[in-house]
Amino acid sequence: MTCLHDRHIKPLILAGLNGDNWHLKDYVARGGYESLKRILSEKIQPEQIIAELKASSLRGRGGAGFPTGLKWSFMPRQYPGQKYLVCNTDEGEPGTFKDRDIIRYNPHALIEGMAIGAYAMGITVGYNYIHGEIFADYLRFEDALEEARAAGFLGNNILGSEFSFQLHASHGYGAYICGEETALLESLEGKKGQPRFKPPFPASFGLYGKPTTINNTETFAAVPFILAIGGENYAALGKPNNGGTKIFSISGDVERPGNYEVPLGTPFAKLMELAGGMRGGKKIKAVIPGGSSAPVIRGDVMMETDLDYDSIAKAGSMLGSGAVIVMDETRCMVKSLQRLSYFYFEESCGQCTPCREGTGWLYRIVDRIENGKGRPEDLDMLNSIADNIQGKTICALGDAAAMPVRGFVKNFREEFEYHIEHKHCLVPAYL
Ligand code: L3W
Ligand code: SF4
Repeated sequence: MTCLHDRHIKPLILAGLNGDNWHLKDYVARGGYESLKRILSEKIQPEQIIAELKASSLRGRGGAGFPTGLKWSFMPRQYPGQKYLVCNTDEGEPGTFKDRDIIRYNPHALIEGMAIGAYAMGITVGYNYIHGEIFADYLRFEDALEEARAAGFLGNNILGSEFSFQLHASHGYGAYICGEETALLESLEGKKGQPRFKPPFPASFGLYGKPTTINNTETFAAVPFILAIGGENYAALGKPNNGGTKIFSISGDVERPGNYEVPLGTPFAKLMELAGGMRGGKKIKAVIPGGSSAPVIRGDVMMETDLDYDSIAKAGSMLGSGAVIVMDETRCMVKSLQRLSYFYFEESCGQCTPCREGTGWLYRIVDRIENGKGRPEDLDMLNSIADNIQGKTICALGDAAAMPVRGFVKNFREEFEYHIEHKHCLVPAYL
């Protein structure tokens, strides 16, 4: 876990943390819970907190990049029943491993962020839904919750104020689809984790049909820091419309894979430098910049691109959850797509036909190309199937399966054609 101090910013979410200093006493020593204390002691108005978040230009760090302040402002202030706050720690996107580090190394930043959110939106009950495959980290978060309750940062009349907030952890079962917010809510209700139609959005019909705000782990964990330094100062760390810092999980063919927190707008080349450059000095071939759902970009293009929502979109992909997968010149693009296509085929929940059937078709076609049985018409067929999935399904998994196919075929078409014509790989390492 590294933090880039290009602009002399204070350590944010992960910097300097090592697995031993996650306790409440360590967090407090780092200035933790100061934002919550100040809000309660100075009786800061909820509207003011939401205004700070809007000024910060914080955008959802789970993948969609939706403005957080705007989302919080959707929560009805006056509502006769229960309202809920939910954190999405169901991190399952291939390449993404940042939220796990937050709950095991800095769980109190998340707890404080959620408590501030609950105060700002007038919510008294919250849940953190944690991915099923990370049991030790779920237990760590439970321990942190106990510490926070014992110290009076959670529970009834927090720090002697009139504000009460009960926060619970919930352990999922490991299905990727439960990271989709409405499938997560279904699962939290004890049902099969399948996405709901949107709208209605969770803001109006969420957990148990009640107004619910759901944000990603990193989004909540950034909130205490934003309130400590002020929304405008946070925004100024990044670029307009791309405020603050972001954790990038970099993996693949680099010397030092890991989580790096850098200001949004940092050149990708700088992140590569932090990650020690290409492993073994090989040439960069391709980069998936935002988790496996994001279209792949050619390495030379990525080396000229900045790491922010707008720049990556301009380069033809998306920042997504900030999972950067780097592939060197020995990687076969057909094999890479074969693996990704299998993932989406396997993880489709099966509710809608274009996704349930289409992901299988995509996988089988890429698989036959990889295995030397491709046909000349296959590439057009892949694009046509992607057309028939994208935008035609209940949730974004359909799009997430279609977009990588388009990206790989568009950016590395010659490699797919070579496979089909010669029945084997263009890349020497795979011959
Ligand atoms: C009220 C409206 N709320 C939008 C809310 C909505 C949600 C947020 C974003 O997909 C992406 C996907 C994956 N009134 C609203 C509204 N909202 N309009 O804003 O919504 P949306 O629909 O743009 O996106 P989404 O369905 O949340 C998420 C991409 O993330 N992704 C996936 C990462 C997976 C993980 C993981 O493993 N946990 O992070 C990676 O890039 O492809 O595009 O809250 O309710 N009018
Ligand atoms: Fe399920 Fe796929 Fe439809 Fe999403 S798009 S609801 S994962 S079948």
